[in-house]
Amino acid sequence: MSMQLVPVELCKGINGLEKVVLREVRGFSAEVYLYGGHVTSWKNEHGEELLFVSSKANFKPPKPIRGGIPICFSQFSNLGSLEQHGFARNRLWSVDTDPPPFPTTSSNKAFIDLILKPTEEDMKIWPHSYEFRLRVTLGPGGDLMLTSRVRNTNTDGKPFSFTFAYHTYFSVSDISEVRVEGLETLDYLDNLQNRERFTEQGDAITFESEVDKIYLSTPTKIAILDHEKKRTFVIRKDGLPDAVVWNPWDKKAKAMADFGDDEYKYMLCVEAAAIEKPITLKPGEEWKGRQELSAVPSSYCSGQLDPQKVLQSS
Ligand code: TA6
Repeated sequence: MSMQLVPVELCKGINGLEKVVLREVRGFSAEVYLYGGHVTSWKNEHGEELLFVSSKANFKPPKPIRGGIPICFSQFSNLGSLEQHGFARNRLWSVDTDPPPFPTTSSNKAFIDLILKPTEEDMKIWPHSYEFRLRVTLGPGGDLMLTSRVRNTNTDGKPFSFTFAYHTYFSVSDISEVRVEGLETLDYLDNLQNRERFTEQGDAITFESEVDKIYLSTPTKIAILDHEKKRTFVIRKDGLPDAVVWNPWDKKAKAMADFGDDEYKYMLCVEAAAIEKPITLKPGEEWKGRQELSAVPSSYCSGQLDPQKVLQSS
């Protein structure tokens, strides 16, 4: 008798923290912790993990989880007075049992709606009332979609502004063999040089040292080519004009307690973001920021999947 597939399952994860497991008939799966509204796993139909989570990651609030897809809100990095990357990644989210209608109708069954609202304590550090709804969807083809909807629910007429990023950690075979396509010739702010503005050279981006750059007004599609794994990650984004590229390399890796010394070789962060122009919402207004991740088999040399063709295709 075939096992009944449970597309959405709420269960206990590491340290008893609640998580939701999403499953798709062909074997794809994803996991989302209510702590941080944090995706910590995305696996293809062969059960291969596509996201990087450090072997030293903490699953202990209030520390953020090192890896997967942390959500940077309401502040990216130290661009403001809040803690690094804001507070959403170390807050407990709830399952949204009564979400407003979702913009797109699809037959996807494997999805979960989470919601974050400020506590009284939160209002002391960021005095705004908001509703942050996050839908995580595992598509029939194994694509992973994250759709954020932030609504200003202030009753005092005040607008608020924020910056945002899906701080996605992709699992790669060997960082020195990886190329990123789609950011060529763009301007970027270099976090290693006081966020000074530079222009990227014309070729695909490759890695041989620490990188921490905020690319501005990028195309809606970016590709990460992992030759060794013959795999290409395609990031499609909407409402998120910028993209951050980060690899800590060896020194920073050693300096991070929740990160293995050589783990920089096996991860790359490419983060769909809204940083250069903060999002401002008046009361009653809502912003939507969406990213869709795909992992497609590729053998660049066979031209089977020429990234330029990927980036030019729909
Ligand atoms: O997104 C890149 C970045 O802002 C880097 O500057 C680095 O600090 C990284 O995020 C990790 O930040 P975290 O607070 O998670 O250690």
